[in-house]
Amino acid sequence: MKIYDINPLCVELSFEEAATIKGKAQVLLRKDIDFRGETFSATRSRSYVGDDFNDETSSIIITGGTWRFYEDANYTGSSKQLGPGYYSWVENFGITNDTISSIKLIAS
Ligand SMILES: [Ca+2]
Ligand SMILES: [Ca+2]
Repeated sequence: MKIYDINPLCVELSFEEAATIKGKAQVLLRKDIDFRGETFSATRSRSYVGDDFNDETSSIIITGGTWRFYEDANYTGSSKQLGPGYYSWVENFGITNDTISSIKLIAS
């Protein structure tokens, strides 16, 4: 019995496939500074983040894609565009604390 059979579920990914997975657009909004508090996760634009998360975001994690964050619902009000990264305090990146109401995926 061979012990080195390749598991078909573990095939090596091509560079393009890996890049596609790695580049999957996702954003996490956190209610409190330093990635604390409740989390709102999105992989597509949201014209309104919902009553539970409206005007609550204090920190942001972007694992993929370029996103624009709006002060008001339906992509209105002042806005700020950010790429992948860890933003522990929105005020350091041009976003007023506890104001985000909608988010748009600009590029995935
Ligand atoms: Ca907050
Ligand atoms: Ca708002």
